[in-house]
Amino acid sequence: MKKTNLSEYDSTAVPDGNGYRIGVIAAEWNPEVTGALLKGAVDTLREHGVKEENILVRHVPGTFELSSAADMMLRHQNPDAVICIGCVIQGETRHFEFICQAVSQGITNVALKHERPVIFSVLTTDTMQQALDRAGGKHGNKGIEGAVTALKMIAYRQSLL
Ligand code: DLZ
Repeated sequence: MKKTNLSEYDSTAVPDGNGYRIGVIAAEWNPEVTGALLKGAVDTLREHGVKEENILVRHVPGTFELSSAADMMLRHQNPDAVICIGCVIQGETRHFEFICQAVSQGITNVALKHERPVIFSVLTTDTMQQALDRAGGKHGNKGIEGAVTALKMIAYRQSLL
């Protein structure tokens, strides 16, 4: 499926989130981007029936911390899914590669360990403009995509139980 806009989806294909408990963890780095992604995710969860008290919002210093924070939240608060929100922008240093590699592998490991959806709403871009374009700009909002993915993956897991 080729998607041109991260905010476009078929709302009739999204499960009702009433009764779901979902964590949303956002990195503080590049807050103009992660704040917009967080808003997109939370608004979308609300629109699809997730109750306010069942949306667990937390912040961590940087994208690198997202996987360990998701692991802690799953262990101590037992949500149905966790959406991890971050933004890493390519710079002069190799930090970019280390952080992107660590968070993508870390999120995968946490999802497999807990058998819960852990969603990768992390933008990894060359420039700030490319990130803003995907945080409510011309390419939509990756936080919205993350919320829709979380709802679908919770329903997928429940369909197997
Ligand atoms: C150190 C660092 C750098 C250089 N760049 C980013 C970034 O673009 N986005 C981001 O979310 N975090 C960055 N960080 C911070 C790391 O994610 C992490 O918080 C620190 O290395 C401490 O573990």
